[in-house]
This record gives sequence, structure tokens and C-alpha cells, in this order.
Amino acid sequence: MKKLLASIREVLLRSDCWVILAHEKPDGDTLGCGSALVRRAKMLNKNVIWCGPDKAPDIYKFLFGIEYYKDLKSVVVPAGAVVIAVDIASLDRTTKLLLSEDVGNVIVNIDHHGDNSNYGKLNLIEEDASSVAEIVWSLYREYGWEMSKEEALGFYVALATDSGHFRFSNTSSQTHIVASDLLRIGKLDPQKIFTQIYENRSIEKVRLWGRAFTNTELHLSGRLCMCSLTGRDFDECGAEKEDTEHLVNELLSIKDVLIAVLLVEEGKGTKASIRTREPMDAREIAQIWDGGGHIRAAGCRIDHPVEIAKRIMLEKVGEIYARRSYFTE
Ligand SMILES: [Mn+2]
Repeated sequence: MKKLLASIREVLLRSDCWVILAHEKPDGDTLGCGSALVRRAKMLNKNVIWCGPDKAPDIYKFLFGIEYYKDLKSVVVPAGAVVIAVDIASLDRTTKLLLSEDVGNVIVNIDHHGDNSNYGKLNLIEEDASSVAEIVWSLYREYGWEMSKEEALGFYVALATDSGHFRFSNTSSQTHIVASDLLRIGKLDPQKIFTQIYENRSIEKVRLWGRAFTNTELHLSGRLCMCSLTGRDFDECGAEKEDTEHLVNELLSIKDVLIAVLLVEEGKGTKASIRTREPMDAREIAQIWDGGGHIRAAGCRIDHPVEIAKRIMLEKVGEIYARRSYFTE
């Protein structure tokens, strides 16, 4: 471990350019950590490119350096640059970044997804960490890097959003230790940050959520909650794709539900977001369609229109549930 951390440090300090990569539909973790790393790159006088396949949601516009955040397609990775992949389980699934190890691009892969495919030259994967922020916080400690206020803000946003504001099962005493440290260093106001992220909704988003809740169905004797949204729902509400962030967690808040699935029409296919409670495994479900994620939160893309995707999902989840419940109930 010490050796890996030292190798990462060596690569970061040696490279003149840092390319910081976020995952598709970027969330607070990938963007918060990205923002902190942009700040660090600037402090170290590095050139920095921060990019991802989708645009950053407006709620994160208070993060340092967000004005530099670019569409991946417009980026040419300079020779010799280090690429820092943040919170990305699999590079081919999330991005089509063209890289060449021949010109000396080294990928540093920092992640907490248990199914990470170790695509980097250097892979720092810690499944027990609540967020990538928790991992990078330790990295800074190891390197003796003193944190700026902007970095503390980025890491705090990452930590808070990935742990569902310290209430998901990934929240540990270490998560709170890191949070306490960040609050102190950044002189942060947790209430203000919460308001910025969660109490900052557009009316279009609230309308979309209303429609989603109206469409919600219970199956498997109330254990599975499924909800679907079509392109038409978005159009009629005037909502954006990013407006579904955190919606699936609300479905899991229904009494006795063990599996919550949100299906969203995407082109000719359907994007599925899955959340579970014990003993159900979200990743096991997502993997049926080559998706992935965590045990409690995962996602995948199904190459069928929403209505068909819904039927297949119901069938597959039903099979898994029948197997699990046989052993547990
Ligand atoms: Mn994450």
C-alpha cells in the first residue's frame, strides 16, 4: 500500500498536466473530488484539464474550478499527461477517452466501487470507503499536503452526497472523522451546503418527481418498488435528465420495500438505477445487463424500451428475490 501511494505521488508530481476525469451523470463525489484535485493541480503549477462525458449539474456550480469542467469529446489528452479517474468503476463503460500509453499517459484510478476493473496503471481502490473523498483525504495526509478551504469544500460535498448526508450504510466512524476535519479546515457551514444541494430544486424537477411518484408501482408483495419515466414525462414537466439524481432513494423510503428501481428512457433503451436493503444486492441485479456499482446502489442500461425493460426487470428481480427470500425468511 505504501508503495502504491508513493508511486501515485511520484506520477502526480512528475507530470506537467493532470487530466481529471469524472464519470457519466456526474455526482457530488466525482465532481467534489475533481474540484479539489483541480485546486491542487493549480497549487502545484500544473496544467489541468477537468472533463467528463456529461455536463455538471447546476447545483454543483459553487465548487471551485467548475468553470473549467469540459465535455470529454472536446478534449485531447496531451502526451505525458497523468489521467486521474475519479469514482469510475470501468473506463470503457463510462467514457470513450482516447489514451495512449505509448505517449506516456498514465492512468491513476481512484475508486471505491467493489467491481472496479483495475484499468489504471496505478489502482487505488478501497471498497470500504464511503466515497472517493475519504480515500483522497488519506492520500493528502500521507503526502503531508496541507488542504486549502476550496479543497475541503470539494471533499465535504463528495463525502456528504455519497453517504446520503451520513445516513447510508457506507457511513462509518471514519466518515465522520473525515467530515469533522473538513468542516474545521474549510470553515464550512453544513446547513448552507445542504441547502445548496438539496433545497435548490427547480419547479420542473419537483413536477417530474411528482409524476414519478404517481407512476410508482409495488410488486412482489410490496418488496419491489418500480417507477418509470419516459422522454415525454421530461418534456411535459420541462425537466432535465439530471433531475432524477437522488430520486431512486426516495422510492426505497417506502415501508417494507427492499428493492427500488427507477427506469428512465434513454434513446432507444432504458437506464436503470437500483437501490436495495439487506439481503438484496443491487449489483447482482445490475450485472444481468453488464452494469455495476455497489451492493446498496447500482445501475445499468437495458437495450429495450421502457415498457419492455420494466417487464424483464420485474421477471429477473422476481427470480432473484425468490431465491434470496427462500433462504432468509
Ligand atoms: Mn462515489
